[in-house]
Amino acid sequence: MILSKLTMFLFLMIFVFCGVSMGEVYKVGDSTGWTHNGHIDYKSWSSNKNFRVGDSIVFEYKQHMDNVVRVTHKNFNTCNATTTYATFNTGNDTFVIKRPGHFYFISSFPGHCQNGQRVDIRVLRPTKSSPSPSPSPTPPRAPSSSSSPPTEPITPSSTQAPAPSPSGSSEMLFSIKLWFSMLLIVVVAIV
Ligand SMILES: *[C@@H]1O[C@H](CO)[C@@H](O)[C@H](O)[C@H]1NC(C)=O
Ligand SMILES: *[C@@H]1O[C@H](CO)[C@@H](O)[C@H](O)[C@H]1NC(C)=O
Ligand SMILES: [Cu+2]
Repeated sequence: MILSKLTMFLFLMIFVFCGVSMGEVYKVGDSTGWTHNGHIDYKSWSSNKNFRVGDSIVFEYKQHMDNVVRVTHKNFNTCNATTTYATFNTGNDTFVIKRPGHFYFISSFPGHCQNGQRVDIRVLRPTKSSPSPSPSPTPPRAPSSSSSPPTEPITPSSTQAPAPSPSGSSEMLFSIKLWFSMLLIVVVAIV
């Protein structure tokens, strides 16, 4: 009995501490995935997520029948995939968040974005003081013709510049995981 508890505990510790360096993995649309005909509201899907630097966004869909393109805010609003930051088309694409801000993804297949296949990933700035940040939705910006130019060059994914490592976020994630593991220790001890 003691041995099995110890084994269980070790597995839990491995599970908890492996997660520290990996960040969270979010599959867009959950089990339904990335689609234009699944009646998925990607806005509400993303609105209750707390995306952080170091997290991964996974897009799963049928290859050759869809794709994922990262676009500007303006082109996200108008479903315009003419110019993109990056295009993904493997059917199982992972986008690793390397900095805070908004990341706008649409499908460039005709009609798909218009059918709601677009998602705005809003990544909060790492904060060390508050482990559970309160949701503060940004007011919707009125579409204007004089929007600011993108802050980074629009390039294919293969030539994207490396971003600085997310030390602040990892630290916070670490403390959360530490508390979580302490809770698990208590639970395991009681059971
Ligand atoms: C799509 O966006 C590009 C640049 O981002 C622009 O040149 C083009 O006019 C836009 N197309 C439409 C139909 O708005
Ligand atoms: C997608 O890729 C991940 C690893 O990158 C893998 O774990 C997962 O099973 C893949 N999903 C499909 C449907 O191939
Ligand atoms: Cu689609």
